[in-house]
Amino acid sequence: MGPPGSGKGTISTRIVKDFNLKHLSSGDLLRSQILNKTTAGQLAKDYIDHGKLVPDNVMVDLILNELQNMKSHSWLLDGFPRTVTQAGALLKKEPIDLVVNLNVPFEVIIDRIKGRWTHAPSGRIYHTEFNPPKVQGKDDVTGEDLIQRDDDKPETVRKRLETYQNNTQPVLQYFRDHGLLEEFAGRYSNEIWPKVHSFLSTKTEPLQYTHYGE
Ligand code: G5P
Ligand code: MG
Repeated sequence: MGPPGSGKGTISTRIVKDFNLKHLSSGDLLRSQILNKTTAGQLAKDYIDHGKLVPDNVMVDLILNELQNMKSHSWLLDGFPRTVTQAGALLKKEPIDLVVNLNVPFEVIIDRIKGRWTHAPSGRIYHTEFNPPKVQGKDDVTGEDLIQRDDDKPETVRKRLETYQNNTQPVLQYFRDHGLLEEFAGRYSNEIWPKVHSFLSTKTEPLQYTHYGE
């Protein structure tokens, strides 16, 4: 959990590298549905472009369906659930061990999103200063072009933050009430990451510890 641009994708990538988990990002899943012009993708596009949430029934079906294919693995969800209805639907079907919330101030986020570049097919994330690609505008692994997300325009980012406050913040209380929530506050992913790693290590054996930053 965490507001738009708080580093969910960044921290999730680090978690799955150091722990034996599979990563499922609801945003990446939606963007791939849009790219493939599926029914769900066509419906979702308008909501995403306006910084609004995709309807709960569409989202719950998509994610629960995807989790069916991951039965043999432990997993990490990024961006789902985002409403109390989604959280209830998830808990009814799947046992959840832990919810991690990234608490990053909004003013840090607005600044950050401007510099984000994405490799759409893989969901790999870059940032012009924080995590630049080796070659400007190109993905490190495939060499393909990087894009800026349509919903990263400043006015859409503001709308996404508002949606987060109205719809997603109540989910934090829901998980707190279930005794599942662990919060990590900070302005930088490199500051938050060691705390997340050491906390997760008390729950499951890490494969390794990767250090980032100075
Ligand atoms: P998404 O795709 O889930 P958001 O808005 O929740 O989108 P987003 O934007 O993907 O979240 P993030 O994953 O939290 O952000 O952050 P990130 O990509 O790791 O980091 C942001 C940028 O900052 C990157 O460029 C990164 O390199 C950089 N960065 C990270 N750490 C640092 C740092 O320490 N310093 C600096 N300088 N930079 C840093 O959802 C998109 C839309 O899909 C729909 C909604 O419409 C949503 O708006 N959707 C759903 N709708 C309904 N229900 C759901 N469950 C839905 N899930 C998605
Ligand atoms: Mg993300």
